[in-house]
Amino acid sequence: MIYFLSDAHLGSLAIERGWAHQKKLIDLLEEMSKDAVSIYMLGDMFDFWMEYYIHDKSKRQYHPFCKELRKLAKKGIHVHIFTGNHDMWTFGGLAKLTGAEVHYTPVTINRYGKSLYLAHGDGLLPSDWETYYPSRIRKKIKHFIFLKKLFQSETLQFLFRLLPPAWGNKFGYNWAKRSRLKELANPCPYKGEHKEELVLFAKDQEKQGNHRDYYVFGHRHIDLDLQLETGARVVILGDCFKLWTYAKLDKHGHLTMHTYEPETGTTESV
Ligand SMILES: [Mn+2]
Repeated sequence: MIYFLSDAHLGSLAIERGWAHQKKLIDLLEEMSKDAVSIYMLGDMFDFWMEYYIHDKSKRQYHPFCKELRKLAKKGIHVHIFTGNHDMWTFGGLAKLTGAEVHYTPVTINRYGKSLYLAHGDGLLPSDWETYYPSRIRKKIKHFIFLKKLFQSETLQFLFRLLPPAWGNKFGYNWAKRSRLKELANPCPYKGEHKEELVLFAKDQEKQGNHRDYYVFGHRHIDLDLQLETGARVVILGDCFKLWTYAKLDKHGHLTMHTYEPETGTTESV
């Protein structure tokens, strides 16, 4: 089995009972490890991740999760972490702590006779995206693209990494908390297949002749399983703090979505 999950947002100041949250995530990984060949985490597993030049004691809070990932790797399971828009600032530290392979960009893999396009999903748009949205939304998207570029600036990263971790973290976690609270107060549901950026992106890929059987994304905190006309399926994973949804690819190449319900001791299909 190959498993896909995303968006745990560990450490979020907007999620109460942080330890119970991390424990539930570890339990889910433990459950997956029973028959997993690979586990792909498609971004934003942390609400804020930054690797400073000075030792950051606060990273200790993630030791149980990191230890679990090392355990999985030791068992022979291939563990992959994609960076998301909340945890893109890793410079080798996360890979070292977890034993996982860290991906900074989307990846296409071929498994069990199927091709899968894997990405966190932030900033992915169809090539002609400006034609789909009114100017108010276009402005919002441009603002997001600008911030993403800013966060990727090497100079800015260098300067941020010089900060005392306590200062940097205060800024980072509060920034992230604001966006989490905003989302909880005003959730953005599925926009429909003519508006949802990731669906438009997948359709554009298909149109350009880059066919894949499955497109698997995180980022949106909604669960979606949509079949396109070309036969490709777009799967948006949901999250691991509110929905607790994930996807599974079996050895026949079937991709299914599930909800983790540890209370009943079973994982049931959505
Ligand atoms: Mn995200």
